[in-house]
Amino acid sequence: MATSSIKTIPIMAIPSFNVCHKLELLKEEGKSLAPKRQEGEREEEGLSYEFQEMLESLPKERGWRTRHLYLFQGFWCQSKEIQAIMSIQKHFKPLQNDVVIATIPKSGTTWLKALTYTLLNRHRFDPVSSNTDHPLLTSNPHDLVPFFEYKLYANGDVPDLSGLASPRTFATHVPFGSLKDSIEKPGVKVVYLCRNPFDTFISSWHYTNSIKSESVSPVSLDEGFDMYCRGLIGFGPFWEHMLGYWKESLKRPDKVLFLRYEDLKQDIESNLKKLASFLGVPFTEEEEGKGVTKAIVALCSFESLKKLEVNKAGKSIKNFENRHLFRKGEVSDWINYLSPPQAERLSALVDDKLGGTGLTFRYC
Ligand code: PAP
Repeated sequence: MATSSIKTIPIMAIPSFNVCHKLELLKEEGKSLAPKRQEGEREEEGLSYEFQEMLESLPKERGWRTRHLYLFQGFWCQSKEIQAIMSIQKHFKPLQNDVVIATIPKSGTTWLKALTYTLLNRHRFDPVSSNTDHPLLTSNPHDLVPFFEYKLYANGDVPDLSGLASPRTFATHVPFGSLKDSIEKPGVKVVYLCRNPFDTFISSWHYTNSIKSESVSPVSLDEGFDMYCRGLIGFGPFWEHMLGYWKESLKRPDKVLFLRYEDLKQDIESNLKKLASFLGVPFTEEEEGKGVTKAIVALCSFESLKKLEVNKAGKSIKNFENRHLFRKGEVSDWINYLSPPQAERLSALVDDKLGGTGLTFRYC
């Protein structure tokens, strides 16, 4: 049985919401901003001194594309993500029809954003028409469905969301436990997309090495794999992230729809219909007749998105190049990378952590 080396930490080590709020207020008031420090002395420039002090009270490990990951509210996050989570928890006010797309990174977020955006806006932007003014043709899905933590609440910002059209559609990698109070309102819907941990790891490894800052040395496959199995990945441990949303989807299927990347690859049309019904906008017979479902599938397909100029040369989240978001888009690419002992280790870990929960995957 594989074991995790993640230490349980005393609850006192996790900053309470009151402490978090106090730190936020200090930042808002511009108090005690950390002076510029020598490289390596503190984690990040531009964070308040109090926030940095708080960071230093958290367990930390080597990061993938930043120097460190911190254990915050039970998950491994970058410092900027913690800052954003605190702002979300303090400031986000849900509205009745909000839609939140949730994933752990590299599970197909870009795809689900494209599908959800096109589905919800199909009366404004007809996916069947051959017009070239569909927003998906000129904007990356991350620009159409903003992340809470990388866009709206990045740097601890408090965005003005009053101009957003209904239903407001957001995305997040934040684990369910850290998000649940912020989205607890009747009518708010969450769509979680899960991908098998083998392919998610390989996709994460490629992506982080493609976009990491030059000051951080690349993570080798073996090292990254070991970190992944120890839960040390952005918003990991991956099994806790998946289980948080999985359990909620079983408890409240009208609130949380749990989808799998592999199922979407196998039968995208029926999964798109499931998504439409869950969001309260099922396809009509007339739409079926006109080929709306098929048109959305085609518009959001890997091949279609990858070849668009905006996705070949543009930048979106945090100024990262969009092209890295469209690598292979396949199930089972892990076979080309993991050794048999590594595959056995991850398989045993998945059995250990997810066995008996009902959450299973297709790997090939
Ligand atoms: P993010 O968490 O940084 O937003 P995310 O979109 O979740 O990334 O994951 C990217 C993966 O989804 C890539 O997988 P790969 O590395 O195994 O290739 C990417 O290729 C895949 N992907 C992106 N768009 C699509 C799509 N339209 N259909 C299928 N897979 C896609």
